[in-house]
Amino acid sequence: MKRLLATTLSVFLIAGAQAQSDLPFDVEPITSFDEPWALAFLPDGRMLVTERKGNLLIVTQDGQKSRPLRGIPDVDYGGQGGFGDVALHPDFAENGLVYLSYAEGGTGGARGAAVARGVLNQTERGGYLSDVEVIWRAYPKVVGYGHYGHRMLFDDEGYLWISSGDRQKFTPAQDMQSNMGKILRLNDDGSVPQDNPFGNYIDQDPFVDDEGVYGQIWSLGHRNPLGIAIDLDGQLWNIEMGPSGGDELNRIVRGGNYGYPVVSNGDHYDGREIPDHDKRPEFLKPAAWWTPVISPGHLMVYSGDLFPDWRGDFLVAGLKSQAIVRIETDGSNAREVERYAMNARIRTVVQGPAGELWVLEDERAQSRGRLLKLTPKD
Ligand SMILES: [Ca+2]
Repeated sequence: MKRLLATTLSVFLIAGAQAQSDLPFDVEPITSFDEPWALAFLPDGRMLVTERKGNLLIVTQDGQKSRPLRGIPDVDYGGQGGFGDVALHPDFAENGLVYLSYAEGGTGGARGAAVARGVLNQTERGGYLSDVEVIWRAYPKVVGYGHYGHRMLFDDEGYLWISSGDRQKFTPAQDMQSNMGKILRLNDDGSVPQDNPFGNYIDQDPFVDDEGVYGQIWSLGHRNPLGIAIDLDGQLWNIEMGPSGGDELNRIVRGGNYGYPVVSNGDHYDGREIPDHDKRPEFLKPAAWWTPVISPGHLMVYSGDLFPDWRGDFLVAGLKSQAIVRIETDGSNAREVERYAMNARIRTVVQGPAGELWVLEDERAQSRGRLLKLTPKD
């Protein structure tokens, strides 16, 4: 029995090794982190990396790490919560502003996603954030530890996009009183742009407080959107984890309702059915969907020169699928074209200054939280 197990294990290991050698890129491990989540490049080619327990670090491309930066917000670590995304203001070179998303503790065990920004001050061994202010909060705070979403993205016009998860509460995704289960569009200071789609929304229920969050909302009916990206034509997309089945890649349109939890091509974990998108055509349906799931952790659009065949394609970080998934799009439809086995849960894939790829592994089970650099095979 023991021998049989050992034989089976070695077959798996060989299969894994063969898969690695078939990859179209070399994989160079650079360093590792304590539960890393997000990565953003500084103009000088170094990186900011968040660790979920509440650390923000500056890292060189050869893996030299700074001390944890000081002056960052306290995070509510646990479950899926902690430090989330990091993004630089489009005018970072002038204003030094860094944006951080994280799980923020509240009263009575409630918690919620939040976004803070501060000015990055660099010192010889690390640095600190000054003038830190919270510019956005998920509303309302709820108990539980999951589905914060909270990926961030700046577009070419300087608007800040936030993907806000449903916190595993289902109904917020269709509830206009909540900014959860939504894609949000804000000005860089957290205020609401005048031309957002629901600025003039009025609830029909006379007991509802209309001083709400309508103005922030760009699209609704999302579950746990862990990836947002803009394609080479300027179109916004998101990728989100479905329930049991039904991961979705969505082309995001202004004011669009993507149907969760009323429709999903997946079903509830306990086996109860959720009607598929085909049954309710009034909701926008995904451009691509997956059962079994990818379990997407991040979405990017490749625009570099090192992998010329991939220009304009989506690259998805796969957690449960332990892969990087490449997706082609014609601007409205999309389909998976290749899946690269990484043998670890992949949390984030980011394009570097020369068109190379930088990958953060998740740290859970056999996944080790490494930073990997991918370059084309010779
Ligand atoms: Ca279904």
